[in-house]
Amino acid sequence: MKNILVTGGAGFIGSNFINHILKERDDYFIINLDKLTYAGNLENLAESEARKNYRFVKGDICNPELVNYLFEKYKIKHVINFAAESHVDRSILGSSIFYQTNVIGTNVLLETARRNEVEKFLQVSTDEVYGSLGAEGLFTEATPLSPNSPYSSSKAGADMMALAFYHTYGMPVVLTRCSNNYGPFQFPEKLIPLMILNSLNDKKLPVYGDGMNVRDWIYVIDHNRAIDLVFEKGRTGEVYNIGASNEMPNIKIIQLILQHLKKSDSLIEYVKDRLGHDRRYAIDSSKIQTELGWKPQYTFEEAIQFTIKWYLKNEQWWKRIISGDYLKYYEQQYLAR
Ligand code: NAD
Ligand code: TDX
Repeated sequence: MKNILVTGGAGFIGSNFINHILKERDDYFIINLDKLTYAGNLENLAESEARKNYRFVKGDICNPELVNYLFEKYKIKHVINFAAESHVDRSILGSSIFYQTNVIGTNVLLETARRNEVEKFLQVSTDEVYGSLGAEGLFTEATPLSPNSPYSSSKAGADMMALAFYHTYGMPVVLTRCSNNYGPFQFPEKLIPLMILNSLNDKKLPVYGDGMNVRDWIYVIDHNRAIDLVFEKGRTGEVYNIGASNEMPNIKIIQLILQHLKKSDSLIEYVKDRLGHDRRYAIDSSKIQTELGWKPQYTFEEAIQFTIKWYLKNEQWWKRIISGDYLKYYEQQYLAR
């Protein structure tokens, strides 16, 4: 049995990871440390909470006493760090919490992991650390880091720190850099769930700039399968890119969602562009494919249908979110444009 400290496990990707992995494996005991920020939601973990090999702890990765207590109590030798502030638009509104959680929080985890002689530390990162591509080319693991937003620069800082702990102390650190995820439980501030919910509610769909910014989309379960594989078999000190080779301009995704929901294109509204908006992301995932034998299992066409159906079926989940604080944030975003 491996006792694994999973941080940020009440968020979108972390909760999908825990639900998926606890179904697949009975040799993992997961301790989920999550601060439950606006993005954390224990409802996401309803199917896992009664399992014997799962514990939830509410707390902050920036709190060294708490983190150390958990390492000692559960004899932690394995860490997967999902916890982060993750939304680019929020990082443009105010950056400090991004550096606090994404940089300082990662430092607390790494320092505690070092003292406790961990056997594996997986830092979940993002393709955004590579910056923006022109019309051609793909991000490889050798692409120099060139982050453009407060969010991506904070993630790049954490990446460099994790690799420095490997080089300096020989800590068994491994990094994953994935492209844009979509799927169940994604907070409706991100493009796909926002456009699904606005369409369902006949609200305008705010398209930033000309709508031709390109993202490379992957279904969350494919990302999580890759994380599990890198966690088990990835070489320490290495970075593994994860992506499903599914590049699409934003406007095409939005039109597709409208078609699925049989709504009119007239809901589309072009608005002021995001500041410093990265033009294109595209991932070369050949390293993880050839070295570890991973490949995506879901096509975009099938997984976007599952995702839309999930939001249709789980109205209670998102209705609770889109009332309250979220509405204030959304109005602030929308009015600013
Ligand atoms: P999310 O915003 O949905 O969830 C983040 C979780 O972290 C929440 O549960 C939140 O409560 C928790 N958290 C935040 N600050 C914390 C703190 N100080 N201490 C403990 N918990 C804290 O994010 P997500 O989309 O699930 O992303 C998870 C990770 O994957 C992040 O590291 C992100 O950078 C990375 N990533 C995301 C994507 C994507 O498309 N969403 C793509 C590549 C990489
Ligand atoms: O209302 C919108 N209108 C719009 O045109 C929103 C919310 C987004 N967009 C555009 C901006 C981007 O070009 O859609 C694209 C995707 O935007 P987001 O969903 O905010 O994702 P992105 O900025 O690409 O970052 C995401 O992928 C990498 C995640 O939020 C990060 O956590 C991850 O690291």
